[in-house]
Amino acid sequence: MGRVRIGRMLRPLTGKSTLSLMRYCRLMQTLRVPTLILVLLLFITLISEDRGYGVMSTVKADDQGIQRATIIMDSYSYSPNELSVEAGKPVELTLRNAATFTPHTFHLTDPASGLHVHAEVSAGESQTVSFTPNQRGTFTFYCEKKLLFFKSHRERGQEGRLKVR
Ligand SMILES: [Cu+2]
Repeated sequence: MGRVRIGRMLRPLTGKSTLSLMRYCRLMQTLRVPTLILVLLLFITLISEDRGYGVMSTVKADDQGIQRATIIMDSYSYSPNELSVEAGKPVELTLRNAATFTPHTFHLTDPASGLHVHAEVSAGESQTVSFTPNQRGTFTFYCEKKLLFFKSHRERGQEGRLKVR
């Protein structure tokens, strides 16, 4: 008597779980490609390292009185990321993006001192920006790029300081 009861109880249960297993498999098949992409993106995020500040680079004016310097942009850094310039003399920065795919920006604004420098440089390209800092102080420049839900380039360490002396 006991056996019959158990059998009756098991049969519908087994049927149900087979059906839900099939549904689960179908769901996994649909999710396979997006999941793979997600895992891959997560992996890329994990392996890309954050970088800190480097050594202060003092920019000297050339015979024309222009303070020229080159900043190498990469994922996710500026090199050098600390520059010291003299106030009242023109600055000419060559921004070179050494990354393979990623565009990077150079953003430096300080309305109080009239500083507004902005440039977006595609991977493998260069751009020159010119400005004259008139007020002394230390100003932060950074990259504004951010992809979807990932950390912004600035959060990953793509930030630097311009010291005006
Ligand atoms: Cu960037």
